[in-house]
Amino acid sequence: MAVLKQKPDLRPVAKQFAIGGDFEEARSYGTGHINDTYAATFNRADGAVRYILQRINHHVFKNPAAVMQNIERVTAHVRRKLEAAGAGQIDRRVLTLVPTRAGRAWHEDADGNTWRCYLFIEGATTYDQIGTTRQASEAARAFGEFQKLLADLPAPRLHDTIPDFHHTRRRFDALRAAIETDTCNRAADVKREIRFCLQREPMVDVLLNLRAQGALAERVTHNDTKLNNVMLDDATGEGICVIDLDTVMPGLALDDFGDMCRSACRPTLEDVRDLSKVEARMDMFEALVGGYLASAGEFLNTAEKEHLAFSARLITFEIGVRFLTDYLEGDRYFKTRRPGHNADRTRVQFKMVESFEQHEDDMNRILKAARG
Ligand code: ADP
Ligand code: GN1
Ligand code: MG
Repeated sequence: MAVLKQKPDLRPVAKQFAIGGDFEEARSYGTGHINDTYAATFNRADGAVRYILQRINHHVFKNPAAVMQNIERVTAHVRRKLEAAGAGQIDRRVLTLVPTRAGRAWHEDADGNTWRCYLFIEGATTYDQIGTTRQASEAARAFGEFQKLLADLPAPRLHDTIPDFHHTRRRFDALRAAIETDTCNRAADVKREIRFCLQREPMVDVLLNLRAQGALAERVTHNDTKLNNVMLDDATGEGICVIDLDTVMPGLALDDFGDMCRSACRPTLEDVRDLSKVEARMDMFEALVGGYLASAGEFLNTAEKEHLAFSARLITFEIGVRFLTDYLEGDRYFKTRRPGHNADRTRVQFKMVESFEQHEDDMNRILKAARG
């Protein structure tokens, strides 16, 4: 299930979409853990043009039609707002779905797979690892802007494409169940990691309780704001387009900010085995806070602003818990590229949690200074 699959024949899939020119090739593209992504090249009289073809992972997204309906609404709304604001290069600032020849937003193949096609955003890059503070601030500004643009999305409520996606208590309980059943006999390999988790149980309900009390607002959020889900313009460095919209649904602003910190404060890849360089970089945290507050500061409430540092710790912990659960369950959810891959990812997340804990005072100081 989560292992890498053979590349399918993309020509008949590409033919389904309303694309002019001759199909030349399609290559596997990107480093996402969930969907199968391909860059497809078409030759036209005026040169080669690329598109993104994606097969939605229906083990993860049980209702692909709901995912696509959300994406249609979200991209149309953002596009309208950008047009109203007179923005330039709109096709590079919001994902554009290419319809099928039958005029639909997605294609279902004979095996029941759901495919979609996007215009390829050229001249921009996604990064698996943070390089500069400018990248951090631009990524955070773009994710904050995305939340702001969606704040007035008209009813109805978006579909929950993965129910309880950021319900940390449910994630924690799922881990506990996986430890108890230990179906793959792997718990003994990750004893330290399990202890690390169990010690931190008090953390898991904090945001859920604040939400239940009404202190944290439900908003339209992205829910998967890792650094490589935002494209940065190659020429200007600007955070030009937020991508990977499958999990855009009602959620907490803090879930998004926390995941930005998890992925962009860390100066290494997400799965390194050598943990010596894994740390929460405070210059990156400061840049994330600056970028995020520049776009989201005007709508965040007091409780949200007061828990920005906590969210970094919590969401990093939550995603570590998910990697550990998947390791114990036999790597069924995240794509893995080597034995022990999910355990390696877990260790990196937990080293980051520890580092955020150690830097708590620094983070609060940075936040205080940013809020003036
Ligand atoms: P996953 O859900 O598997 O993470 P993504 O939607 O994030 O899939 O796509 C994987 C990668 O493909 C991205 O990190 C990005 O590098 C690239 N990508 C996705 N959409 C586009 C696009 N419209 N234009 C250019 N590159 C894209
Ligand atoms: C997955 O799809 P991708 O690779 O951008 C996952 C996120 C995790 C992330 C960890 C739908 O994101 O929730 O935080 O891996 N997406 C889904 O790197 O589960
Ligand atoms: Mg992605």
